[in-house]
Amino acid sequence: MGAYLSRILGRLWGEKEVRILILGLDGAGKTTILYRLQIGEVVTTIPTIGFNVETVTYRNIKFQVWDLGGQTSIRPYWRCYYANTDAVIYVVDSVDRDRLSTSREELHAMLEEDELRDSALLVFANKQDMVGAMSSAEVSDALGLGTLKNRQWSIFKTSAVKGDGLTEGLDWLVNIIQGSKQQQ
Ligand code: G3D
Ligand code: MG
Repeated sequence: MGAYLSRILGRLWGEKEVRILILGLDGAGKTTILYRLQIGEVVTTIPTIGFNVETVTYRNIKFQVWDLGGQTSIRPYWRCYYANTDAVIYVVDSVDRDRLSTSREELHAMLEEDELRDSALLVFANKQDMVGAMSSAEVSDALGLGTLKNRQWSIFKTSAVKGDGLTEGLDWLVNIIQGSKQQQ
């Protein structure tokens, strides 16, 4: 892991566990991001309910990843993973205009979960290295981020394959989490 990222995440070291979910539609780039961070071994578990959860633990920080969308029947089981979530990183494929409305619906449905009431939201407008990628303002509009109430959120342009924008986004997120942990 880069020394810079290590310094950023280092600000969260303490006794309390920090839980960060990385979510978005399949193909958005979540798994690529998890590996790109290079902060530890990615462990994939397939619970009996049948959806993959990828986990990386870095000291007291736990990142968990799964795909939203698809089968609605397994949606209730996601709740098991929402408890004590400090932040959600929502990953969007900025080239996939056709599925942005689905991505928006999934995002807003997820944020209605009680357990995620106080979670900060970091959006990655990913795949910026590709021709035709929407700007972060366009992605923000399409996702309806401006309509969010009582939520600390921000959006960053990223390229998971190049590693661009990831540390900048995490820097923002760590500041927010730090602030809310101090208030607890
Ligand atoms: P997911 O975990 O959200 O389902 P993945 O998505 O991380 O598996 O990524 C899906 C595909 O998009 C992968 O390609 C991956 O390499 C690619 N991808 C992810 N992030 C970026 C990015 O920033 N830029 C570009 N150009 N591609 C990206 P494959 O071909 O392996 O399916
Ligand atoms: Mg994946």
